[in-house]
Amino acid sequence: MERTIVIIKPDGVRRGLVGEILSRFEKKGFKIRALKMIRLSREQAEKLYDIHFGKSFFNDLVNYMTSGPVVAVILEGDNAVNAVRLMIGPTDGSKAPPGTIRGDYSLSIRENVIHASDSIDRVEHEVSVIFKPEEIYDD
Ligand code: FUP
Repeated sequence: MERTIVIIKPDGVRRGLVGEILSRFEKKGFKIRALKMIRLSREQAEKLYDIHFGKSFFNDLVNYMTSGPVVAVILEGDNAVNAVRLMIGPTDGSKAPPGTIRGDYSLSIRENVIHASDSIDRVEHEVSVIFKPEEIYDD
């Protein structure tokens, strides 16, 4: 069984999409292994997006990610990293296909409702930025 982390971003929380988004993952068959609402510090947001450090959008991205609480969730299921990426859709909401979370709820490349890890290595890194080991449940 594989695990991945998703983060419902500040716009997703502000717009009341938490229940709808969690429901999609539960109905798909994923198990929730950890879940919390948290306002990211600048340091956490910068670590989460360290691969984009130095890019033109980095500061705006960090400002946005720290603008309000997010909901972070660890999901477990077969092929979780890839399966969840398919469910969230491509980065730009205005180009994401209908039926994906970004395709259904976003028209923006920045305010695109949700983040999900794109590789097993990134899962480990991102989980360590947000969760303590004791906040993750095995059953
Ligand atoms: P994704 O993995 O789909 O979340 O996309 P990226 O890792 O490429 O980008 C991470 C975040 O940076 C996006 F969710 C939003 C932000 N971003 C911008 O604000 N502008 C851009 O041109 C690209 C990404």
